Amino acid sequence: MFITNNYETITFEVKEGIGHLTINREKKLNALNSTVLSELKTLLNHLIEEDKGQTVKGVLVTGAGEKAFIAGADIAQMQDMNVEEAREFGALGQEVTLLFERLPMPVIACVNGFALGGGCEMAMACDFIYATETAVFGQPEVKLGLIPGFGGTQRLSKVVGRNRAKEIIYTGRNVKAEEALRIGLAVKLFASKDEMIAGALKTFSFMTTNSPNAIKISKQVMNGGNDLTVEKGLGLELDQFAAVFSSEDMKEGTKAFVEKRAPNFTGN
Ligand code: CO8
Repeated sequence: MFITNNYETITFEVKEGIGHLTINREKKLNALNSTVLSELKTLLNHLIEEDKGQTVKGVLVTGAGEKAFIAGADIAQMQDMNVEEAREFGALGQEVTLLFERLPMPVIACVNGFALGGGCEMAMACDFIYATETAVFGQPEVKLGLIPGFGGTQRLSKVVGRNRAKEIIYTGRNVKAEEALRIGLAVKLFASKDEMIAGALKTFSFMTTNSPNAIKISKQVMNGGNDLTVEKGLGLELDQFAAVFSSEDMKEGTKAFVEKRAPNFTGN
């Protein structure tokens, strides 16, 4: 099957309908080189275009080992890039972040250890972030003479507010888990990686009893509305609110409520 073990730098395993995506370069703290990004692009495109949420109901993203989620883009690979190569590399990383946002199913980033630079950016492209108590976030690019290039200058402001994002990006400082929780970057902390994975699976178990179609459309409207004025966002919401009335899931969900039984959603 497409999803298992055909990759060099990532693994993807589906267990009970949840796709476990692991960035698998533990010795390099799961740093993102172009192979990782290309493999992520292939996998995410497949989930969007072929699977479409039929077998994979949610995606849990984590990093191999205990030390890092992703310690950033691969600095060794970047150091000799020219302007054109940097643009290509940045575009690939940005495309991967957009693909995470376009996945029709919910995506939880489970951040174990370092989520720096491109790692923080990948986590922010997921729907929300769970983290271990020892997780460390940050956008340290300015320490290397770089700027965030996989969406950090845009998404961090939207998550934590522009001025706080500026303080984090200009200083390049570490943001520890407790602070990440306080400023809304992480939504829940766990004592260990195992407890975090179990917590994410529990959250998926709640989400997957709901209409997959309604979650998919909520995600589209929330991500799409993020860049719009409230008025335009409300227009988008209204269009989709009306459109779900033609879905099987809406008919089933409301019917089940009236009949006082659990709904049987198909995702259509
Ligand atoms: N890239 C490449 N290799 C890395 C990276 C990285 N980002 N992070 C760690 N590694 C490697 C180390 O080189 C080391 O390899 P080796 O064993 O072969 O020497 C191995 O992983 C283990 O790392 P350390 O020995 O450094 O582990 P420590 O526990 O001492 O330190 C740290 C852990 C603090 C996380 C440290 O590794 C570190 O500072 N890493 C870099 C963090 C960073 O600056 N990240 C941001 C990178 S820039 C970025 O992400 C930009 C994104 C947008 C790019 C757009 C391009 C156009």
